[in-house]
Amino acid sequence: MRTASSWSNLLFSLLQLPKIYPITNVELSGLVHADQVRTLAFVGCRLLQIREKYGSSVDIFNSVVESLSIADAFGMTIILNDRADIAIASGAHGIHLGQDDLPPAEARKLLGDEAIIGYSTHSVEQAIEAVKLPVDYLAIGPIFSTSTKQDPDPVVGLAGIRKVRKAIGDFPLVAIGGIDITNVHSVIAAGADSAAMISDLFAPRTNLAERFLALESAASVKH
Ligand code: TZP
Ligand code: MG
Repeated sequence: MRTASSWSNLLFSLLQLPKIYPITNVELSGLVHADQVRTLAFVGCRLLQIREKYGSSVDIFNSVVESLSIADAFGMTIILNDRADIAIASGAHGIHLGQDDLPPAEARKLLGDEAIIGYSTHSVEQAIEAVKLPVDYLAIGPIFSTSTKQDPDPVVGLAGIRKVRKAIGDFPLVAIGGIDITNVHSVIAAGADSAAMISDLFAPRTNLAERFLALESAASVKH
């Protein structure tokens, strides 16, 4: 468990986030979760979130178990969206929670100290409250407009990233929402450690492995 308080930063190391944080999507990719995991693992992805809003519990459980058997062979960390119960049952490495999901402190009790817990925020006020919770990283978003999420919160823009970064010090921060190959560098430059994304990875006629590598390059480019 890592919190933002100064004493705990001395005791616990902060989570190291890669610049690109893929989130799976069966509808846009046309691939089951495990195939997305395999493709990305082969090209060096080491952190990925499985997000499944429509499947039954048994299907999600089976998808996560299959994905973990691939991920473990590559040293890839798998975070499951929403479902603490399935994360525990499957042995997923962590969970990503939204403001309306199980509260992070309750999830921490269930998942234990080793699990990674990510938590979505949509404003600087929420981010300031979030770093007091037993979470390992915050997400802020949507940064830009997105059609992937139903009923999204208002966009916070690059200014939102800068404000949150200023408010939370060096706490691990993921930006999400409308991020693509043209703007990912500005998202990192504004202060995000990592850019989470769905639709740009799975754009029509786009090769997933090539797109991931191109996004990594775009995120790292120096101006
Ligand atoms: N939370 C805020 S925006 C979003 C989520 C899950 C969807 C991000 O998807 P995309 O396609 O990268 O905008
Ligand atoms: Mg959620």
